[in-house]
Formats: sequence, C-alpha cells, structure tokens
Amino acid sequence: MDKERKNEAYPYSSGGWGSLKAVAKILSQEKVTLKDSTVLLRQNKPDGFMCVSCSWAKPADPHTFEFCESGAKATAWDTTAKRVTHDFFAVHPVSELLRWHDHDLEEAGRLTEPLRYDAATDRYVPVSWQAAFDEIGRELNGMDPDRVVFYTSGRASLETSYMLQLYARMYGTNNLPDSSNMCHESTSVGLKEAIGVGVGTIMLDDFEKTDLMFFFGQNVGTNSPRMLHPLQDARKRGVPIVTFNPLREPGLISFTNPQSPVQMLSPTETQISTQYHQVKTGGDTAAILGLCKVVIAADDAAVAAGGPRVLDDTFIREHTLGFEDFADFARQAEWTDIERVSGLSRADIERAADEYIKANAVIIHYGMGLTQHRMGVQNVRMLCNFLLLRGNIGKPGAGPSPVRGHSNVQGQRTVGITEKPELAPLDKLAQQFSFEPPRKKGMNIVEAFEAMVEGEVSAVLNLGGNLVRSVPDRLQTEPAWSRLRLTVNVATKLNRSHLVHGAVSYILPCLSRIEIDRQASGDQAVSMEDSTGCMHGSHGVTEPASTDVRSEPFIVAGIAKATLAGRSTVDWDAWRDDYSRVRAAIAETYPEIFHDFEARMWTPGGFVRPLPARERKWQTKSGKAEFMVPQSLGEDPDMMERQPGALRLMTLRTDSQFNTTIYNLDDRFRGIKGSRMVILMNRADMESHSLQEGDEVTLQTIADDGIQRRVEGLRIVPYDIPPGCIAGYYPECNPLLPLWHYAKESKVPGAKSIPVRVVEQRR
Ligand SMILES: Nc1nc2c(c(=O)[nH]1)N[C@H]1C(S)=C(S)[C@@H](COP(=O)(O)OP(=O)(O)OC[C@H]3O[C@@H](n4cnc5c(=O)[nH]c(N)nc54)[C@H](O)[C@@H]3O)O[C@H]1N2
Ligand SMILES: Nc1nc2c(c(=O)[nH]1)N[C@H]1C(S)=C(S)[C@@H](COP(=O)(O)OP(=O)(O)OC[C@H]3O[C@@H](n4cnc5c(=O)[nH]c(N)nc54)[C@H](O)[C@@H]3O)O[C@H]1N2
Ligand SMILES: [Mo]
Repeated sequence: MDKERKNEAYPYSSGGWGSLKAVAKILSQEKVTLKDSTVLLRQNKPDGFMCVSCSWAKPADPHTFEFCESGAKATAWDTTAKRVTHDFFAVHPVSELLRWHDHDLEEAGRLTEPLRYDAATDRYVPVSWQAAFDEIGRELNGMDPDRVVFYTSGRASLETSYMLQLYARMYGTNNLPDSSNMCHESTSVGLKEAIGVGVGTIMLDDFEKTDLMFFFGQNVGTNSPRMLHPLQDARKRGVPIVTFNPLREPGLISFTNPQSPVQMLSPTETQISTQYHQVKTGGDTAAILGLCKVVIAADDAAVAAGGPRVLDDTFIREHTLGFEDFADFARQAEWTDIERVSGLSRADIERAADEYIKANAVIIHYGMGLTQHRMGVQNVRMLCNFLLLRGNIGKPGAGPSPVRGHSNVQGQRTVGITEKPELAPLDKLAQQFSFEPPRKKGMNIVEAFEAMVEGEVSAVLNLGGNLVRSVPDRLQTEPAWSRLRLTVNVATKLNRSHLVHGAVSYILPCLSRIEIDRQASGDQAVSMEDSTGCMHGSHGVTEPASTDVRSEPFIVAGIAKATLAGRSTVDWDAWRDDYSRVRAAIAETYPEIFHDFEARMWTPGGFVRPLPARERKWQTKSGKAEFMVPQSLGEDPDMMERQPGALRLMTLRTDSQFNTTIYNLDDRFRGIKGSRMVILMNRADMESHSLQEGDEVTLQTIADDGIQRRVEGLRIVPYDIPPGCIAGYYPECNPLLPLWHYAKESKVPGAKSIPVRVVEQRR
C-alpha cells in the first residue's frame, strides 16, 4: 500500500508553494488585480469581512494573512471582474445554458440585475425590483403556505436568516430547510441527544490545552485549511493526532505553512497525523466500538488488579446515564466483527486506544465522513460514548468538534432557521411580533423533495444554493423542480437551479458579503457564527458588482413586505434601512446569546455563545450525558452488502470546488487533473473487475425500488483506498444517491455510502 501511495496520488503536502500557486492562478483567472487582492488582507479580521468559504473559527489575534487557499479562491470568485448582464441572456437562451457545465455557468461572472424568465423567448429578461417583489408576493398569496419551501444555503448572515424565518412563519409555514439538512444535521440530532447541545463544545484555546486529537472523516487540508495553523502549533507541542479516514488525505498527512517564510524556504513540513487508520467507509461505529472495548477492558483489568482506574468513574457516576449497558455491549462485541466491518486490525485499534488512555484531554474533530451515512447519527453518538468514558466533555482541551461547512450554517440555526418547531422560540416570536406562528412541523430537504416528486410543492424560494445539483437522485428531483409553479433564486452567480426553472421564475442578484452594503442609514454590517460558537461582525470592503444588485436583507424585506402587506407588525422598510434594528430584535428574542449584540459583535475573536455542556450542564431528556448502545455495527443493515460485485461509493469534494461551485477540474491534493468524471478504486477491486487504469465505466445503484440510477463515463484511477470502497465526486455522482438513502434520525443523505456496481466498461 505504501508503495502505491508514493507512486500515484500524493505528490504534495498540503499548503506550501502549490497552495500559493493555486491562489495566484485563480486571482488571474478571475482578473482580480493586485489592488483588489489587498482585499485578502482584510479577510477574517475584526475590522474586515468574514470569509465566505468555511466556518472555521476566527482568532482574536489574526495572522497578517488570515486566509487560506480555499478562502482566497472563494474571495476571488466573488470579486471577479466578470459580469453577467442582460446582453448575456439575450445571446444565450435557457435551453442552451442547460447544456453548459456548472463551472462555465458560474465562471460567466457576477449577476448584475433582477431577471424574470420569459417563456416566449426562452430567456431571462430584466425586470424592476418592485415588479419582482410584487409578482412574487401575489403568487405566494395565491398558494397554500404548506406547499411553499424557503431554503437557506449556509452563507446568509444572522440578520438575513432571522428576517427570513420570521417572514416564512408570518406567511404561515415552518418549511425552512437549510444546507445542514444535507450536512451536519446528524450532529444536531446526535449531540443534542447525548450532551444536550446540538453543536460542538470546543473553542480555539482548547487547541492549546489538549493532549490528543482525533480526526474522523474530515478533510482539513481541503475543507477548512485555516484550521491547519492551530493543528500545526499543537503538533509542535508534541500533541499526537490519530486519524480515521479511508483515504490518506494529504492535508491530514503533512502541512507546509504557506505563510511561514522558514517553512517555505526550507523543505520541512509538519507531520499532521501521527497514526493513520484507513477505516472502511461506514466502518466507524465498529472502529469506535473497538476503541471503547480496549479502554473498558483496560479499566476492568485495573479494577481487578486494584490499580488506578482507566475510566473517569467519578464523571461517569455523577454526569452520565446508560454506561453499564454500553460497557456490556462493548465487552461482548467480537473482535472478528469489529475487524471485518471496520477493515482495521485489532492491533491498530489498540494502538489508537493506547494514545487515548494516556491523554488527559482529548478533542475529536469530525465531518461528513461520519454524518453522511444511514447510521450517521449513531456514528456521532458513538463518538460521544468514547469521549464520555474518560470525561472528555466539558473540560479544557477536550470535546467533540464537528467541523461545519458553510460560513454561517451554524448561526442560521441559532436564529430560527429550522423546520422543527420545537427548535424555534415560537412563543417568544408570537409575543414579540403579535402573530400566531404555525406549529406544524415543516419539511426538511429530503421531505421537501419527496413532496416535490409527488407534485405537492408549489414554490421554492432559495436564499443561495443550487439544489438541483446538491440534492440526491438528480434524475427524479430535477424534473420535479421544473414542474414547480414558482422558483425564486437569490444568488450571486448563475447556476443550474436557475435554469431548470418553474413556470414563474426569478433570479434576484445579491451582494456578496465582501461588498460594501449601502442603505438609507449608512453602510451596513452583518454578523455570523463560526464552528466554535463565536459570533463575529463583518462589513464589506469592495464596490458592489453592479449598481442594481441588492443586499440579502433588502431582498428578504422586499418580498416580505409585498407578501404580508398589512398582515405584519414588522416595519420591513426600517429593517432594510438599518440592520441594527434587526439585531435589536434578535437580541430581544434570544437575550442569553445576543444581549448587547451591537457592541459585542466587534469583539476580536467573536463573542461566545453560552453552551451548557461546556459547564457540564446537560440539557438532555434525563438531565445527564447519555451513553447509547449501537443498533448495528455495520453502516447499513439493509444495504445488500452480499450482492455480487457490490461496491460502496463515497462522494467527495476537491480543493477546486466549494460544493456545487466548481473553480476548475483539478484535484491538486489527490493528484487528479483535468476531469472530475473519475472513480478512485483499489487495485484488488480493479483486478476482480478486470479493469485497467483509464478504463471508462458506468456505475449503477443497487436498489430494489425499480428505478434505474446510472452515471456513465467514469474513468478508473487506481488508488490507495480500502477494498470494496470506491470514491467519486460530488455533485457529479448525485444521480446515484437515492432520495430514501438517508440517516434515519436526521434525514441527512447517505452520500458517503452509496451501494453501486459496475455495469458497463470500456477500454
Ligand atoms: N474547498 C472547500 N471547502 C469546503 C467545502 C468545499 O466544497 N470545498 N464545503 C464546505 C462544506 S458545506 C462542508 S459540509 C465541509 C465538508 O468538509 P468534510 O467534512 O471534510 O467533507 P468531505 O470532503 O465531503 O469528506 C470528508 C472526508 O471523509 C472521508 N470519509 C468518507 N467516508 C468516510 C467514512 O465512512 N468514515 C470516515 N472516517 N471517513 C470517511 C473522506 O475520505 C474525506 O476525507 O467543507 C466546507 N469547506
Ligand atoms: N453527493 C453529495 N451531495 C452533497 C454533499 C456531499 O458531500 N455529497 N454535501 C452536502 C452538503 S455538506 C451541503 S452544505 C450541500 C450544499 O448545497 P447548496 O447549498 O445547494 O449548494 P452551494 O453549492 O453551497 O450553493 C452555491 C450557490 O450559492 C449561491 N451563492 C454563493 N454565495 C452566495 C451569497 O452570498 N448569497 C446568496 N444568496 N447566494 C450565494 C451561488 O449562486 C452558487 O451558485 O450539498 C450537499 N450535497
Ligand atoms: Mo455542508
């Protein structure tokens, strides 16, 4: 395996000169001039704007360059000199644009004016903002609110998100799904059940206090590169890092700091993972059970010998529930099962558990490799079981660290974007705004698309996002989208979801957070919450893409006013003109979190949201932190594993994309160039399938629902990946992911474990 690794896919450490070259390349591709590129110096600074890429924490004492390769690319993508004007649409009818690649659509540039679809000419044509708001309001008022869906992709600010949820509820629905429905919802459900808060408990300074870190299914080098800095500092202190990931991801192996002159001039790299375990996809519950089994056995032995305890028995006694049942389950688990399902040897699992036993404070970082599975919530609960064994929650240097995706995805939930009525302060909103909010559960993403396929949805309003590309089962869901009566897309750039439009369809171009937001009361700021629960202010620094783009709060206020007319107690115009009024309303709804919001939003490093679990107060059903007994070791009990030729497909991201936004076709870290239509496969599986490097295959989903799901033209790349597991890219492989293949408790699509087989091959 090691030999294969050196030869094939790992030419780079993460960061380093490769990273700087990639930044220079995209700045020139987007024609961002040197003057504009000083924008990067104000990224993630207390006096600047918060990056539009990932949601990693922003330190109080930032580096001069507090941005990473991904962040620089995202900034260049938004500050591009390229523009899409009505001339563009005059030349390109929608039927033609539907044949364009995702990359080319967004690469065309920033949207510049509001547009309405014109069926007679098959073109998007300019429309005034007021005409757009009026028609949208009229359409919505003719619909049953239960048939309308308000989607938020995770970029919108706290202010915009709060306005949107309030508007949707005043209109009459809790249909407020957001991107976390496809992402960390398994965390929101699993952590809440286990420790009483649905978010991670660690903060940046815990990196300075920890003795050991784990990584489960999170690809830091590609998806949250700024986090490599505190990781590197921890490694310098000698903190070990133990990684469980089917792929040997370069960012988890080593890092050359592109901002450190010493490291750039000499070839030294920091080793990131001190142990690397290539677990099978979907094998994490088994692997973590193995870890727990070793720790519990060591404690049993210590008790028998009268030695010091290995478990934190005081913590377990005082703070937890369900330990004995779980411990018995772990004691009785068979190593042969654990080894088979995880694909790891007992000796390797023991090595990892030994590090855990030695450490006093342990952090576990994790991502989509755990959450996007049928058993995604169970994976999260298993992580909590493991942490609870030695009291690794609610003490310095320890805790679960779900690394969030979009820059404000966590914050949107904090201010009421949720389809679950019990998670929104409905009574408070009712009293504050004198209306009766709907109490009926709204639809999450999977439910919204199930309903859409059945013809039970009339309209979708999208605050960002590109749902026809990001949701499962594209061959079913895309046609359903085009049967909608109304689609409204608030967006910065053109994407496929705008083109597969409803009968009445609008594209409403919005400001990027990087741009100066001028309203009647002056320049406006917005705010967001990072992955560690800290709130930050952000104000734009560049000129808007055009004079006819509007801010997200402006657009939400416009639609709300047009829809609700006299039916709302909110002065939407006043909120539009001065966002501090929105913040005052947020502070009134959530005083514990947002008191003195206006002053505190500029706190360097952000202001901290209170989290009871950090103080070992458990807001669970039992009032204790809860252990859980897993239902199944395998990822997916009904996955037809024994079918001949079955392979388990995980869908991945590259450094050259941000979700459905494709910057270019390369995967620099994994050494793949020029195409995203590839499948990474183990050599043993290639042999058993009689496949050679470069062969093209068609994959078909294994399912017994009578629907044929296929993707053709995928080129085979030999790769160091566990046998039986293969990898392809998101969103290209989404037609293979059945809509019903989701985590039971959270409805997060199982994008990391799609059962498929090779049905055609061509040399
Ligand atoms: N450059 C860039 N940055 C991004 C994004 C982007 O698209 N591009 N997207 C943003 C968003 S919205 C999100 S949610 C985050 C996502 O960031 P991550 O959580 O890192 O998500 P992925 O890249 O989808 O996959 C994570 C890792 O899981 C591993 N994996 C797959 N299956 C399994 C498994 O069964 N077990 C284990 N242990 N590991 C597994 C994969 O090999 C991969 O390394 O990134 C955010 N940041
Ligand atoms: N198979 C598979 N499917 C997946 C995943 C996977 O790993 N595998 N990951 C899932 C995850 S984690 C996520 S988060 C979802 C993401 O799914 P989405 O939220 O649907 O997609 P994005 O690609 O993040 O949205 C991109 C679009 O947002 C718009 N946009 C960008 N910036 C702004 C802004 O500031 N304001 C507004 N209004 N619009 C803006 C642009 O027009 C751009 O085209 O996909 C999910 N789908
Ligand atoms: Mo995400």
